This record gives sequence, structure tokens and C-alpha cells, in this order.
Amino acid sequence: MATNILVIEDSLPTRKVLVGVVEKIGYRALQAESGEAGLELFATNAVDIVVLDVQLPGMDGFETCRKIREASGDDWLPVIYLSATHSDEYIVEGLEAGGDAYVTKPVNHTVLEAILKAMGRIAHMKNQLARANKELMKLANHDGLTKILNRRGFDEVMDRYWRQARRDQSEIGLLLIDIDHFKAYNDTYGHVRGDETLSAVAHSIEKALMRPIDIAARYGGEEFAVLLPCTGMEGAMTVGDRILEAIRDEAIPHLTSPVKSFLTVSIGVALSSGLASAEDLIKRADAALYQAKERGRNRVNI
Ligand code: GH3
Ligand code: MG
Ligand code: MG
Ligand code: MG
Ligand code: MG
Repeated sequence: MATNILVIEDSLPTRKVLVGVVEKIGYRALQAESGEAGLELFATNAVDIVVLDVQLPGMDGFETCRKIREASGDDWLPVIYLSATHSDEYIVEGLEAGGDAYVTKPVNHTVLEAILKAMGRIAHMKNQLARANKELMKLANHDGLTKILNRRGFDEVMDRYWRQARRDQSEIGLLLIDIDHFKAYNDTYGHVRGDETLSAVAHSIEKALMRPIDIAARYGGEEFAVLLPCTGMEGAMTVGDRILEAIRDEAIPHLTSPVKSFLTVSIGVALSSGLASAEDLIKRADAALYQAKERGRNRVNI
């Protein structure tokens, strides 16, 4: 991926020189002639490094740097000042405003080139770390076997949906799905087949969900959870029936099941309205699931 340098410099001749240095080392330059214009470009482009003139009409370089830091939040990127002012206090002020390097004008090409390359290395490392972090976050929130969200991922989404539902006074439907007589399944077909079947069930559940905001998670061993934001009883029951149907359609043989000769699940349904917390919602779905088991399994129960 190209390294994008945002060059903010009001003097056209100087800007041309700076762009020349940037392009010479293979980076791409985005140009702005004021802090305000620079911030606009910053908001709409993936910028890796900022080269920032300090003496600018309107907002000066230090102020521009502060605004860039505000706009990027936790996402750090190198900011290099260019300034004709050599005073130590000035340099300190600029670095305290969030800058990372201070190059005096007239700009020595070789020095700027070296600083850009050094900052480029740091920016590159930072981007690699950010990517690795994202990948790790994904791993941390997903189940290795079924590839759907795990309990931790579920808890995060639940937390988000719960707050959203409270804000706009909407309802959340929760389904807890437990495979019937799965211990017997493992005993009959072995754990490897058991694992494959768990993945198949996860896949069937996901296929039964129609909206992108509906999420499925592996809640525990052979137990799954489905969160349905902005959904009332009718909708939740419909999804529950569809999941039951999808797993029946798979017709995974389970000859030692006392329920059917193929794999079945039991589903407990609960709604958020009137409940004080997400924990209560889970408790309620769990109680409904328990009853579904008691009443003979292979069913959706409120
Ligand atoms: P019920 O109908 O009451 O739910 O009966 P059950 O046998 O499904 O329930 P129980 O809780 O007694 O057993 C759950 C089984 O699920 C036992 C466990 O070995 C199996 N299991 C849990 N996680 C995994 C897994 O990751 N892979 C495999 N193969 N089996 C698992
Ligand atoms: Mg200037
Ligand atoms: Mg059990
Ligand atoms: Mg079970
Ligand atoms: Mg269970």
C-alpha cells in the first residue's frame, strides 16, 4: 500500500519542492495550502504522515497539529513540522502540541528525506501492529471450531445492543439453542464427528438469520445464542421455528437420540421488555430452554 503524505504548506514554490522530495522516495503527496484545507483532506483520506508548515494563514501549524490529534483519537501518526523559526521554546511548544519532529527552513532536502524515511518506518510498523491487533481481536471474539462469535464476542454485542435498545426503547429477542442429547451423539459417533456436527449446526443457525444485525454465537459447549435487535415475540418465534426447521432439514443422523432418529435442538426464547439487565434476559431465555427440554425437546419455547 502506498504511503500517503499530507503536505500542508501555504507557499506554492516550497510546496512543490516538498512534493518533489516526497515523490522521490516513492511516497504519495496530498497537498493543502492551509490548516483548514489540510484537516479536510485528513478527514477524507488515509494519511500516514503529515508534513506541516508552522507559519500558515488562519490556523497555524501547532493548532492544526492539535486538531489532527483530536481527529485521529487513539490512532497515532507522525507529524513533521517545517518552520523558519529556530527558537528552542518554539520547538518545545510544537512538540508539546503533538508534533514528532521539527525541521527548520530553508529545508535541507537530504535531511527531510531522511526524516520522512524514518517516520515512514514507524508509520509502517504502526500499521502492521494495527492490522495484527485487529486480527487478534477477531480471534479473541470468535470460536475456533465454528467460526461464529464466541461467548466473549456475544457479550460485547449484547452490551452494545442492550444500550441501543434502552436508548430507542426497542425490544431485543434472545434465543438460546441447545443440541438435544449431544452427549449420546458423541458417545455414538465420536468427538470428531461431534465437532463437525457442531459446525454444521452453527452454519444452519446463521443461514436462518435474515438481517445482518441478527447475530449468532457459540454460547457454550453445544449451546448457541441468537440476538435479534428490534424484534418482538412474533419475530423471535419465527426465527426460532426457522432454525428448528433448518436443523431438521440437515437430517443429521442421531440413532441413539430418544427424541428422533436425527439431530434436534431445543430453543428458549425471551424478550427484553420489562427486564432490568442483559443478565436477566439470558436467565429468562435459559429458563425457557429448560422448559423446552422438560416438555420433550425438539421445540421452541417461550
Ligand atoms: P440435553 O438434551 O439435555 O441437552 O442433553 P445433552 O447430552 O446434550 O446435554 P449435556 O449437557 O449432558 O451434554 C452436553 C454434551 O456436549 C457433552 C459434551 O461432551 C458435548 N460437547 C460440548 N462441547 C463440545 C465440543 O466442543 N465438541 C464435542 N464433540 N462435544 C462437545
Ligand atoms: Mg508558511
Ligand atoms: Mg445440559
Ligand atoms: Mg444439549
Ligand atoms: Mg447444554
